[in-house]
Amino acid sequence: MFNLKTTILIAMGVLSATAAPTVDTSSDSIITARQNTAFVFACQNAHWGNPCQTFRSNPGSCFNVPGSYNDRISSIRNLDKSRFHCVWYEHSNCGGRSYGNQEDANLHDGDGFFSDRISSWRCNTRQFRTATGGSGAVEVAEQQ
Ligand SMILES: [Ca+2]
Repeated sequence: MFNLKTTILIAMGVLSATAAPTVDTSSDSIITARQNTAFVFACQNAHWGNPCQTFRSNPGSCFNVPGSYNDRISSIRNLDKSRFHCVWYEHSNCGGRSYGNQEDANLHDGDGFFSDRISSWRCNTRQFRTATGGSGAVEVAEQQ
C-alpha cells in the first residue's frame, strides 16, 4: 500500500508540475476502501478446484454467500490473514455452527461438517493491544 501510494503521489507530482496545483484525494479514497474490505477466496471443489471466486465483504458485517456458492464451497481462504480474521457459518446471517480455520483446502476431510455447508461469514479487523504487565503486544481478533 505504501509503495502504491508513494507511486501515485510521485505521478501526481509530475502532473502538477505542468498543471495548476490541485488537491486530489481520490488515491487516498481508493487505498482506504481497499483496507476496509476483506477478501475471501472460495472454490466449489477441494484443493482450490474450479469454479472459484473472490468475494469482498465489509469487516464486522455478516456476508451471505450468493446462491451459486451457498452450500457448495469445498475450499476457502481468507486472503488477508494479517489484517482480518474470518469465521465461516453453517447458516445465512452468521447462524448455526461456526468454524474459524482461516485457510482450508479441503472442507471434506476431518469431520467434514462444513463441506458444502458454508452459507455466510464475518471477517473482523484484527486489532493489536499491549498486554498490561506483559512483555509485548498481543494480537486479538475483534469480537462482534
Ligand atoms: Ca448452509
